Amino acid sequence: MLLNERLYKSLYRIRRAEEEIGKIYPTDKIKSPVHLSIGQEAISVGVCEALRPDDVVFGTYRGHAMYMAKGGNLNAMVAEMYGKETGCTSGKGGSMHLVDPDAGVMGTSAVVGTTIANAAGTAYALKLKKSDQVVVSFFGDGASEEGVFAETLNFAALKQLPIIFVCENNGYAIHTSQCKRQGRPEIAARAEAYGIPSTVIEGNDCLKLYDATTSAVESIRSGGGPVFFEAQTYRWREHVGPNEDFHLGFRDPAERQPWVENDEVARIGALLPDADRVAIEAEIEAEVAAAIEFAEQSSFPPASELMTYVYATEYATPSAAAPVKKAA
Ligand SMILES: Cc1ncc(C[n+]2csc(CCOP(=O)(O)OP(=O)(O)O)c2C)c(N)n1
Ligand SMILES: [Mg+2]
Repeated sequence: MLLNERLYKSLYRIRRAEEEIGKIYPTDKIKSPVHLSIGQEAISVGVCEALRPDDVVFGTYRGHAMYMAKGGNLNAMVAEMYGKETGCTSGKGGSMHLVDPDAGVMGTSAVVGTTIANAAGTAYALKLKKSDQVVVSFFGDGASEEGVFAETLNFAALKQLPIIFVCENNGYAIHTSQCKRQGRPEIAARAEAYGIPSTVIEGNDCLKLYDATTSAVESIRSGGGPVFFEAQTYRWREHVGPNEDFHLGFRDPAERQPWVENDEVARIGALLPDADRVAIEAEIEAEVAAAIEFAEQSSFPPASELMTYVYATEYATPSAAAPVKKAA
């Protein structure tokens, strides 16, 4: 498959899956909050298409795009949102905690910033094992305000870890714009200060992201250290949920307009011959419909599953081996 076809297939798949999830959400069939990536798909797609299947990614609660772009199983993602036992964490994690190790999707988290350190830890392990796998850490502009961001960048630069940091800068953390939160809004410049080569990638541009990732991966596989991208983008819908949020008054529809006009899904689709584009769309429509049907038909976990995987079982019975001493 040609690159443009692969990019379009992935972009269209994410857009359509999320649009359908957004329609189902108000029915309450989906048992977890959903943070849609609509408008931001180009970042995950551009980056992940330049990776190998055995490269690994970590992301955030706004992680559907990353999960799907890296090849995560769509049936298991939708079933996870429904809370069904066929979900990718057996219905226990919901939309914010997606994982598919077979596809290199190592996890997403509701806790802002956490997976930045998880990703660097994995990169350190891979470096010690002399593997040539690359790790990508996706996170938002808001996460760059967390202490773990600074600590991890310092460590990654020090140890020259095989990691690409991808800051998805959509200009907002919930309802607060970046300029009201950060004294120096150039996030890439902050990464550069740690000694990490950093690039701002403008305009939500899938092909620019693909090219930048291809070069970064090449450099890392031949022994180079971390690379940082600040990828500019825009969230079309509300922070959490399928609706719009302009009525809240913190942003204006005019701000979104140019992003909608330059929609990457439509832009990359227009690069394909009509017949090829239509065939891809038909295939994806069937796949999305089948994933929803799979989730609908799956069962909820039995009640006996309630406490499984809550604590690590090998450490769950310390009392017999080592009674806890009472404080004097
Ligand atoms: C450690 C932590 N602090 C605060 C929150 C509450 N919170 C949830 S999302 C969010 C905004 C994060 O914004 P950003 O990183 O830019 O990601 P975006 O939602 O824009 O993709 C905050 C503060 C949280 N989940 N975890
Ligand atoms: Mg943000």
